[in-house]
Amino acid sequence: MPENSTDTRSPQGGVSRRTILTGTLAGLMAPAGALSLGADSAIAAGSKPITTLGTTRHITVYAEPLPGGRYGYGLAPGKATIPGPLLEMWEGDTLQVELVNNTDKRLSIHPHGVDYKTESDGSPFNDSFNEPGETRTYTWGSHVQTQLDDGHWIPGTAGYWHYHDHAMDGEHGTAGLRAGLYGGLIVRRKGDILPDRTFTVVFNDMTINNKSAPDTPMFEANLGEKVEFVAIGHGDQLHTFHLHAHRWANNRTGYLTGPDDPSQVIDTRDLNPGDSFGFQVKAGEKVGAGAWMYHCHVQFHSDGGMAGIFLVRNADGSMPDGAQDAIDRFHEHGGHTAGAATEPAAGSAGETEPETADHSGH
Ligand SMILES: [Cu+2]
Repeated sequence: MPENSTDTRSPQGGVSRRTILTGTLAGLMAPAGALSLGADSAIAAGSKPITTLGTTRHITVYAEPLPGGRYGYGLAPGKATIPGPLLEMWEGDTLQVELVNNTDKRLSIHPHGVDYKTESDGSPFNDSFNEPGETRTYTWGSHVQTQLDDGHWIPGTAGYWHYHDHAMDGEHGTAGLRAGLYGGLIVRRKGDILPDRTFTVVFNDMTINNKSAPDTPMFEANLGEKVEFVAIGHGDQLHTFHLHAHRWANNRTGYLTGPDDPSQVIDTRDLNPGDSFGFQVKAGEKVGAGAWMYHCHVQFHSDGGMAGIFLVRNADGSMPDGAQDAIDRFHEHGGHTAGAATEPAAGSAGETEPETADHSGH
């Protein structure tokens, strides 16, 4: 993004440093998802100019018990979901996450990818957790990519990350992860294309978002919309995420940066414990509307219920021909091999509720 960079020339006239600036406000837009990305409230991408950068925002997250022995994070009491709310930051921003523990168990919130001190690590090892009933604030920072005097680039924080418990019933949050204490975290770079909708898909042990087919989330979009997937892996199993009829560039965003972008174009990617990636596709591009499947491509996992539907509606929102029949068949046959065990349905719908703290109000 040359328009965002500047040369700082040494007194000798040589280029001593090239730095991506973050203080320039022109053209900077708030992510649509930061305000609302609900299925019925897609916001025109780029419609909200942001007024500051490098800002610190404060949000409150509530960890709460859910039916069936599960736990979730939410942005208000009684609103916990699995996965938890999608949290978003602009690269360079700081997020203060005030975690309220409304459970009778020790737990925490531990982020991947962002900058944090040991006291915000979320691990018992660093004495960074919430006792039952306790409220504690975790601070997550981020930084832009920078070139050093020796020419090396320090990566920025932008990426598809995630957060999870790291303290329930042990040192690693294994019980919290299994019970649903996880969610997506996106750090966006200035100039990124903003999605119309974002879906969080977590392959957690043998479940998707702690559910099994046919109760797995059905993600819905209209033909041509920019759809963003945030894929996260947890548990003890290796997985491969596959999306039918769509493909993306295996880079930071999923978009090719130009005709010569060497990124591999894929429709399946490894999704192993602790892993995360994200990408955008245009719903139904070149293939049309329809009920498309997403699933783990480890065969005994998909047979065991790790499959769901990505419903691409017609551009006007109506159901495409045959889609309801496909959905009915998916539910009738469970989307998995007859006789395979299914997880009891509990917790939230699959579509991730975005955080409500907005970027634009400052
Ligand atoms: Cu799998």
